[in-house]
This record gives sequence, C-alpha cells and structure tokens, in this order.
Amino acid sequence: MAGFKIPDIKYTKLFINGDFVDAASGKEFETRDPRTGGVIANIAEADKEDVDLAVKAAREAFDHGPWPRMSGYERGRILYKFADLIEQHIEELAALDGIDAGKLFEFGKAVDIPGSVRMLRYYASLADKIHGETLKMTGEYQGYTLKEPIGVVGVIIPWNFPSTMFFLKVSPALAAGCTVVIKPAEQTPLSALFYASLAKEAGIPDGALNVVPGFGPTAGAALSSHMDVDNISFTGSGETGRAIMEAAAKSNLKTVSLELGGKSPLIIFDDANLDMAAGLASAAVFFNKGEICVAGSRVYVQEGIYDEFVKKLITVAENWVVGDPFDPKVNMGPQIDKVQFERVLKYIEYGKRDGATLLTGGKPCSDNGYYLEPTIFADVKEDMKIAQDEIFGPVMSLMKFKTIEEAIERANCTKYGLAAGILTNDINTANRVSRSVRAGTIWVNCYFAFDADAPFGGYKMSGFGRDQGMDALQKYLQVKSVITPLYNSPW
Ligand code: TXE
Repeated sequence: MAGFKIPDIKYTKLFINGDFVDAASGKEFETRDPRTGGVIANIAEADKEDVDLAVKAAREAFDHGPWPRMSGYERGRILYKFADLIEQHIEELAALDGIDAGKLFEFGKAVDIPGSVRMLRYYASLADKIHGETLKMTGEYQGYTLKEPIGVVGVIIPWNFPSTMFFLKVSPALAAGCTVVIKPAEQTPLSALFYASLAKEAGIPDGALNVVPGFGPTAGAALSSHMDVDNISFTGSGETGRAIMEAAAKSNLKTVSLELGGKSPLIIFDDANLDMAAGLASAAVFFNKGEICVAGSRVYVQEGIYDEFVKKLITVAENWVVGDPFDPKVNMGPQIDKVQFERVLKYIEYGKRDGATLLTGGKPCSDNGYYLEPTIFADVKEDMKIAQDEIFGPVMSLMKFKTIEEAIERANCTKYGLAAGILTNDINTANRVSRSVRAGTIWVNCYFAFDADAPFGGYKMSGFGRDQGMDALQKYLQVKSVITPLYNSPW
C-alpha cells in the first residue's frame, strides 16, 4: 500500500443542469467504506423533486439544446475530450471506486477505468456514423430511414462496477445525441459525481448529463415512472427490473432495457488443461468478490478429471488472498455492505442445510469490514438454492457430469441466461455447446473477456436489450421512415 493516498472527496452534491447543487429537501445520506463499514462522506440525496429538476434540464437540453443538434463529428470530439480527461485521473478514480465499493485498486487502474475510457472512445468514434437506409419501396414512392436519438434517457445502475456501468450506458446514449439522467447506486456515488465534473470540463452542454445519487424506491422510482423520460436503461436485480418495467408500463410506456444478473455455468470437459481450468474456475467466481453478474458460480466438471481438478481447485482457492483492496498482493476485497455480506452468509447456510459438501471457506475472515473466505461447495444438486439463486458472493457450486448432452441440459436449467464458459480443446464440443446453451455471452477457453465491441446482455430472466457494441447504440435511437413520391405527387 506504499505511496497510496485516499483522495479528497471533492464532489458530494447532485449534478443538475451543469451545476453541483444540494437536494431540494436538503437531505444527505452516508456513503460507506466496506473495508471498515465507516462513513466516507455525506452525499446530497435526490428524491422526486430533484429527479423532476434533472429530467426538466435533460428535456430542455434535448428539445432545444445543442447536443442532439450538433454534428455527430462534434459530439464525438467532445466525448473524446471527456475520455482524455478521465485518463488524466485514472489513479484518483480507481481509488474512489476502491474506497466506495471495495474494489481492487490496481485492477481499477489497469482495467476498470481504462476500460471505461475505451468504451467512451468506442462510441465517440461512432457518433458520426449513425446511418439510416435507403428504401427501394414499390410503385410510385421512394424513401429513406433516419436514425434519431430517442430523447431523455434514464439510467439506473448498481454498485459492483461503478465506473464500467456508468460508461456502459452513458457512452452510447450520449453518442446517439440523447440527454441523460443517471442515478448511481446509493452505495457508490463517488466516481459518478467525479465523472459529472469531467463531463462539464470536456464541454458536454448543461443538462445533457445529470447525476442524481439517491435511493431506489425514491429517486429510482421517480425516474422510471417519469412522463418525460423516453427510455430507461437498467442493470440490477430481477425484482427491481420488474418494478421498473411496471413503472414504465404505468407511466408513458417508455422503452426499457434490463440486465438482471445470472447463475452462469462453467463447463469443464475431460480434455481441458487442469491447471488452467482450476485457475480460471476460481477467478470466474471469486473475481470482484463474486459481485459480478456473469460470475461462473455453477462449475460442471466431467467425471474423468473431477477428482484431480478438485484437488487443484482447492489449492488455488486457499491461496486466494483476501484483504485490503489497496494492497497489490490481495486478490479479493470486502463485500459491498452489511446487507450483501449477510446475504452471502445466509446462502452458505442454505448450502450446508441442503446437504452440499463444504470443501473450503464458508466464514468471514476479519473482525472488521465485510471480508469473506472464498467458498466452494461440492455435491451440489440442481434443485438446491445455491445452484439456482444468484448469490453475488464468492461461493462456487461444483457439480460432476458424464456426457455433453447432460452438460448442456444442466447448464440450461436455471431461470437465467447471461453467460457461460466452456473449457475444451475439441472444436466440435465447443461449437455444439456454444449453440445449445441459452445465454447472451459464451466464453470458450476464456472468461470475463469483455470488449466495447462485443454486445452484452441476457437471455431468459437475465433481461433483454444489449449493452456494448453497435447493438447498444440502437437502443438509444428511433427509426423514422421518410417517404416521397418518386416522380409526381399522386395527390
Ligand atoms: O439491487 P437493486 P441490490 C443482484 C444481486 C444482488 C441483488 C440485490 O443478486 O445480491 O441484486 O442487490 C436501484 N426503482 N444484483 O439490492 O435493488 C438501486 O438504487 C428504481 C445483480 O443492490 O436492483 C440501484 O441503483 N430503481 C446486478 C439499482 O437499482 C431502484 C447488480 C440496483 O439495485 C428501485 C446488482 C426501484 N424501485 C445487484 N429499487 C447485476 N445485474 O449485475 C432499487 N433501485
């Protein structure tokens, strides 16, 4: 931890119409450090009145402001500048996510923040490449389509990847020419407010990007039920996803996209390299303390390698270093908060109660903060809660299988369909499983291979709509058909 300095907290107010302002109610809430449970800062707490002001500013910026009207090239230039400014503050931003979310500082510096910069640049480069089509039509008419920004976009994000989530949603929405009101998770408002200040410095016009930290049932609900919000882009729990869809349906029928987590299978075939498999399987579920929607939390191992694999897996898991996320030797920091910490412990109890075998871990590993041991259960059955529910913590369910048919069937037997991993050297096996597992992302001989260019989202109850790639841009665009007579008007 030598040389590391906790940054000053510069931004604690709501960011509305280009200014940092207090909440209308004057209320504040505490954001806490999961390493200790202690308070980091008091943050202005947005409620309905503040969301109304933010939406009003975004509406005005959309209906009359320069952002949707400037050329895509100009918008792209401003987004590139925003990306450059973020790049100048990588260390500070990684530190903010480190104290707010318990995320590994070195990883944040190397991956989370640079990945957010890359995301922004990817969409900056697309801002002047938003095209419609020429319509041939039949008879007397010709036409073309215009791709127009959808309007005011409401964004609601969780706490597990505060920076990545911010740019996953905000970059394509802004590139499309939309204006945005974003509500970061109440656990992690710090980096989002910093990004607001950098957006202003980059030249994003007032009202085009508003940041309203607050709680779900108040600020989040006000945004999703707002009559002047045209689209909501959400990542979080299934329960909240349903509430958001309901609010959209009951208000103005705004379009919605939902990314709702998963229970992703990792399938390891007999021919896989065992050392690679043990390392990858551990990382797939212990990375980011298991607080990742694509965690490979169900690990299926073919019977021929099972016993040897388990020995290697336990060794890797027991050498996984849990501790302060600012220590470069550490692999896993604390769970986000007391609620999640206790929820994971409850699932560990369910595992024991339902008859799974606890191979390693299963306990808190510090008196202070929310640290948990990497935990592995074997002999897990498909109908156990630990095999079906998203735990969102460092808990692996290990299962043995015989044939490829069985692996496919079991991989598909949850309500989720976000991602899956396959480890094999047989191309036919890889191809067959890739096409048979119902999930939005399939990683073959890798895991967590994210890229701005690769669409990401769910099948089944993992949600709908895609983040990343060209597909994400389409979420924030309307298609308009313009039709004219080919020669003389028949009217
Ligand atoms: O999620 P919520 P929570 C899963 C994971 C985790 C569980 C609960 O299994 O254990 O969800 O986490 C806002 N209207 N995921 O309680 O409530 C909230 O303020 C509008 C998976 O943190 O979904 C926050 O900004 N918004 C996931 C955001 O929704 C509302 C990541 C997410 O919080 C709202 C996080 C409402 N009524 C949790 N209620 C993933 N897919 O990666 C809450 N919010």
